[in-house]
Order: sequence, then C-alpha cells, then structure tokens
Amino acid sequence: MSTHRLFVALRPPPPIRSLLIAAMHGISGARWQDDDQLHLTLRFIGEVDHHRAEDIAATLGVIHAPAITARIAGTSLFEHRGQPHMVWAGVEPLAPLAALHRKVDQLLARVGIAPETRAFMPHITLARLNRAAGPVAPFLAQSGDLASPPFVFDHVLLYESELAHGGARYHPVARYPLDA
Ligand code: 2AM
Repeated sequence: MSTHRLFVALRPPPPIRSLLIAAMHGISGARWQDDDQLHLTLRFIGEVDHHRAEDIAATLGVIHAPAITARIAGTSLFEHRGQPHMVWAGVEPLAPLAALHRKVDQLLARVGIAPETRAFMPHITLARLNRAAGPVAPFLAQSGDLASPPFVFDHVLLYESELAHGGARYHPVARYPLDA
C-alpha cells in the first residue's frame, strides 16, 4: 500500500523567503534550500497510509487559532553525532508558535497520531551539511544578527515530502487559514 510522508508547517511570505535566500552563502559544499523548500515545521508526522492521511487533512480543517506575527531572529546550527548537520534561521516569538504547535498536536491526537516528544524549536532550515561541507563558523558569525521586519503567518499547510535524489521535495496538499 502506498504511504504518504506528511508534516504540518508554516510558510514565510515571499519577502522573507528572499531575505533568507540572500543569506545563503559562505559554507562551501552546503546544500542550500531552495524557495519551495523553505518552511517552519510545526509538526512532523511521518509515513501514514492513505486513509490516515485523509483523516489528518480533515481534522486539521477544524483548526481555530490566531494568525501569528513573527520575525526572523538569527541563525544557528544543529549537530548530529558531533558533526554540523544543518544551519537554520530562528523564528520568534516562541509563545504563539508553541501554542499553535500544541494545537496541531492535539488535533492530530484525535486521529491517533501520538503526541510529539521532541522539544519544539521553531526554525527554518537553510542548508543541510555533510562531512564534505566547509566550516560553518564564518557563516554563523556573518548571519548571527539576521533579522526581518515583522511578518504574518496567516495559514497552516499540510505538506507531503517526497524523498528524491538531491534532497526532499515538499508539496503542499492542504491549506488551513488562521484567524485574522
Ligand atoms: P528539519 O528541517 O529541521 O530537518 C520535512 O522533513 C520537515 O520535517 C523538515 O522541516 C524536517 O525538519 C522535519 N522533520 C523531519 N524528520 C523529523 C523528525 N523525526 N522529527 C521532527 N521533525 C522532522
């Protein structure tokens, strides 16, 4: 049976994506994300079958939460087994984003998706790194004060992730407005 690899995310508006793309330089060999890939994951779901995917899409349809005014705030690094793994842009403020994350978690629990156990750290991945990538310290120093004007997240997207050579492709499959 075919499965769907799903996640729930927020998509920054075009000027913010442009600002992020403009910051993408200074690490040799980094796999910089392209415009279509830029998002803030609210909740990773993983592989589900077609029926469960339909249940998820339907339950998210009742989401009732305010739009969030946010801003980009700096860059940072995630490591994996002591190696630089990805660089990302931070998004603030935490409180409304965490509240929306919890709301999505609660809705997904209704259709049997176990609650998130990982700490929620709102971020937008800018680049994925492998062992061949160059040092990240110059990038972090140069982009540490990356900042944007305030912008609004006014909808939530359900995405399907397609794992492909050269990186995952993300396809929005449903869109849910937040309250103005
Ligand atoms: P990342 O960008 O921090 O790697 C699609 O894969 C999205 O879901 C990505 O934004 C990715 O986060 C996130 N993701 C992938 N696997 C995950 C997991 N096991 N737990 C939480 N988020 C995950």
